[in-house]
Amino acid sequence: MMEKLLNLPVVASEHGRAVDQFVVLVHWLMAPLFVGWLLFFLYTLWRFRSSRNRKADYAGVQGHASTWLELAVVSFEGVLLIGFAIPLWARAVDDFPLEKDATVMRVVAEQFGWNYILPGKDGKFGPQDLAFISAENPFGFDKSKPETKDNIIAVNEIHVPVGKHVIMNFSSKDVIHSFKVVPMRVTQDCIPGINIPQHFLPTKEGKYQVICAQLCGNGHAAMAQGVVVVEPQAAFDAWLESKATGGGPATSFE
Ligand SMILES: [Cu+2]
Repeated sequence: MMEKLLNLPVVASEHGRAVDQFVVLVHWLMAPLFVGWLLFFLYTLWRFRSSRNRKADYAGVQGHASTWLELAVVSFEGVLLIGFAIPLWARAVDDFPLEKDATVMRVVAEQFGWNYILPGKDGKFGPQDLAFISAENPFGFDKSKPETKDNIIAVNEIHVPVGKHVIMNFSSKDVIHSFKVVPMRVTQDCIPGINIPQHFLPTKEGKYQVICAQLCGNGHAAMAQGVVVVEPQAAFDAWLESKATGGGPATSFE
C-alpha cells in the first residue's frame, strides 16, 4: 500500500528493492512519530492557552516526563540507525563482487560530464602518472604500455551487460560531483584525489539517465545528459568493439 502511495520510480538493480523497502519502512516508522509530535503540539496549544496562563511561569517544568519522552524518541531513532541503516550500508560496502565476475571501470567526473575508462580486452588499466597529463591525455595514461593501448574511454554514455555486476571506481577531475542513477538506486560522490569503489547489479535492460547529485557549477544540469545503457552481453561486446581505443583523447563536452 505504502509503495503505491509513495509512487517510487522503476527499479532496475538487484539491491534496489531493498532500498525501496527501507524507504517504506522509514515512512511507517515516522508515522507514529509524526502523529505523536502533532498530538503533543496540540496539547501544548491547549494547555498553555493565554486564558489559563495570564502570567509567564519562570520556574518552568518541574517533572521529568519530557526527559523520558526525549529518551524514547532518541531510542526510536537509534533503532532506525543501528538496527536498519547501518546493517544495510554494511552489506552494500562489504559484499563486494569479485572483479573477475564484474564489469570494472573507472568513472572520472568533470565539469560538466562523465568519463568512463574501461580496461579493454586484457582486463588491465594502463599505468597513470601526473607527468603524462596533457590536453590529448587528460587522464595521464602511459601510452607506451600495452595495457594502455586497448583501454577504452567513453564520454557521457556507458553501456553495461545485464545480469552482471558492475564495479565503478569514482573520482573527479575538478570539484565534487555525485553519480546518481535512480532506477539503479545508486548515488555516489565523486571526490578529487580519492578513489571510491561502488557496485550494483543491473537486472533490467533499458536506457537510464545519469544525473549529478551535487551542485557543481554553472553547467551542473548538463551532467544529466549522462546515460547508462543496460543490454545483453552480445550487444555490450559490440559496443565495446565500436569504441576508440588507446586511452584518449576524451571527447570534449561542448
Ligand atoms: Cu556535477
